[in-house]
Amino acid sequence: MKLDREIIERLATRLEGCELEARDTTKITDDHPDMDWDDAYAIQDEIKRRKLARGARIVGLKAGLTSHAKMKQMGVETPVFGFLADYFAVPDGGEVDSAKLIHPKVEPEIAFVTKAPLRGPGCHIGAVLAATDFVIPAIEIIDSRYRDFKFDLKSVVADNCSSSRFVVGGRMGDVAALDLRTLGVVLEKNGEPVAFGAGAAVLGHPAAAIAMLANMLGEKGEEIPAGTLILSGGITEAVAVQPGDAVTLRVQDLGSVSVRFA
Ligand code: OOG
Ligand code: MG
Repeated sequence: MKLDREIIERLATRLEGCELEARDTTKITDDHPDMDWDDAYAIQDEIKRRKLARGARIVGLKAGLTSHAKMKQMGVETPVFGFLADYFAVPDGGEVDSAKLIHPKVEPEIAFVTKAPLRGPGCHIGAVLAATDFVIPAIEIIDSRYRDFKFDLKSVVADNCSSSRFVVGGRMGDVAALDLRTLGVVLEKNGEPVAFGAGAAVLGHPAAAIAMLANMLGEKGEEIPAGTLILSGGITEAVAVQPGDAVTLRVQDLGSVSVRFA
């Protein structure tokens, strides 16, 4: 750790304030170029602590920057992990109030729900599949608090990986009956297909993103508990949305999930 407790708390307050008031800010690494990974996750943890203290609940986890399309779009090279709070959840077919967001983008994702704990080190795709209750289509709505959506990895980790809202819907899929690598996804905006892909875009297999998360938590002595919802990361580039847009994600064999931006 390079930053002291007071600075971590100040940065968490600044980033969470931007989230809650829908304002952008400059990258925190501009002010703290020598901050390290532990500092970045400590700021994210402090944002989580503030939300819990306010009565919010943590309802899931997310992996991000797990596909080459996303890494290339954002100019970074390593996956990152964040948390999902209860008020991020939007019902299938529901509406997102754009006034509460800065510059939202949508991503097509496969969400996992676990039925057994996952603990690294040594977690692998097979262990993830054995511990998966079901997978389900998800649209993640990301909204970086950084100006023009420009950041480096440590800044984005501190900002809870741009987490903002998410929608799950469609059908629950049994991983024993699906090949998640070839599972096709089509993202539509206002009825037009705007992004396409297949599960293998995420680290070769979306379960690899969940294994990576379990291994990272394992280093801290933590695990992914049974019953956890985890977003495995955008399969395609994220697509910017404006008020009035309607977005639908269609996933092969698993139906569709939709959201509107008011
Ligand atoms: C960081 C979050 C990325 C994903 O699925 O790749 C993410 C960002 O691009 O703002 O959620
Ligand atoms: Mg995402």
